[in-house]
Amino acid sequence: MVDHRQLLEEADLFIKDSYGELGRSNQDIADRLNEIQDEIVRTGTYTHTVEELTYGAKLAWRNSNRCIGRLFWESLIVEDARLLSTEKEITGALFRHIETATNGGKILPTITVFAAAAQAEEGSIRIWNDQLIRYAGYETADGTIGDPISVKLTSICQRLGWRGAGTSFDVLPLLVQIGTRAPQWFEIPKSIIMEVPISHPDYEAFTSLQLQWYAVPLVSNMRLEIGGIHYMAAPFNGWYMGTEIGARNLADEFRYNMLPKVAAIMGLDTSRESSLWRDRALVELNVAVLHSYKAHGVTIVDHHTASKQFGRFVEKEAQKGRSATGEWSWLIPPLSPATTAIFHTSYDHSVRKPNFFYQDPLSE
Ligand code: HEM
Ligand code: NRG
Repeated sequence: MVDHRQLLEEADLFIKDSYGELGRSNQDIADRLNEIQDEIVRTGTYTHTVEELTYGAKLAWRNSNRCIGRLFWESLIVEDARLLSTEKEITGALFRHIETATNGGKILPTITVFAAAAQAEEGSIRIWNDQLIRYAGYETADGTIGDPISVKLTSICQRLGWRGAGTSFDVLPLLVQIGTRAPQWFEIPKSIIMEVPISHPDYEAFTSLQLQWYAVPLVSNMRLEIGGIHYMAAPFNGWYMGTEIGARNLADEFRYNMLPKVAAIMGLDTSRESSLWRDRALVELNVAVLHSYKAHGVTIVDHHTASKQFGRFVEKEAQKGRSATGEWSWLIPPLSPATTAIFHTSYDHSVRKPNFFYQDPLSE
């Protein structure tokens, strides 16, 4: 349990900052801080108003130093799910999040916030998946089938009784745990999962690779911290930047490792590195990802546009009298980084709160 004085200090900073930005009076701030102090003395914790939760989540996004997509921080949709307490209710809210955020392909940045650690009556709520939609990874004698990043979670799901079809793109079930109870798994209805088959505008043979990816990245393993309150389950989503899929998920040797196959389709000389076959295959794989998402009406951003949007975010913050923080090594895209302005700029990497943090990985 966080000590009371420390919690009150964190609350004090958050209320002053956020109420200040929201144009509330000093009297409002003083009244609310008194109320919070009373609640902490009585119960050991305090409860955010819906307005505080909403603005706090937006600030957490604005303060996410590794995120290039922050221009849109004010438009985050915040779903308050703090009163849900059973695995079934929680899973229902996760399904609704997937469906409303996917929005037929016109993706809406959304966060669903579940009860905070100290306030969930039956114990803290944890989602074992690192993203709500993820492909299973199976280790076989001939190598991994599916996404190697999910091998551990996949074997946990199997131990709990789940069985996947064994394809390269089996969507894992949701694994939800409350307190010290065993985690329960729930298959996500196919009807709410949008996926995009990957094709190339010029190389028809691309479709023979039978690649696909899911429409929406829904990060579900980070802790949201607002004013000293720790929300361990607060899954959020925006849309993809193309390079996340085309330059990492499908390209990394330790993920789907598709560059050799793409090079083969393109007829590139893979016998020597100096043909730059890897680079040429990488560019066309990224062209294919952007083309396919666009063709299927699914929101996606290329890294040049995202970099310009990030520049506007930094400018907008400066106009408001704030300095944006950022982590350069994460902000630069993994494809042609030096063609973006971010590469040639340095950023203050101070960590402000509210924010999202890693938490201990879950395992049995
Ligand atoms: C990281 C883009 C929305 C919070 C990232 C990364 C990219 C990105 C490219 C780096 C990921 C990586 O290298 O693995 C975008 C785009 C968005 C968006 C295009 C479109 C709207 C959001 C939203 C939130 C958010 C809605 C939270 C409310 C974060 C955080 C990280 C991150 C916390 C760091 C994750 C980590 O440390 O693993 N984002 N993002 N982003 N983003 Fe965003
Ligand atoms: N690179 C990961 C996703 C990390 C978060 N990226 C976003 N977040 N775009 C991947 O699955 O490739 N977001 O909230 O939009």
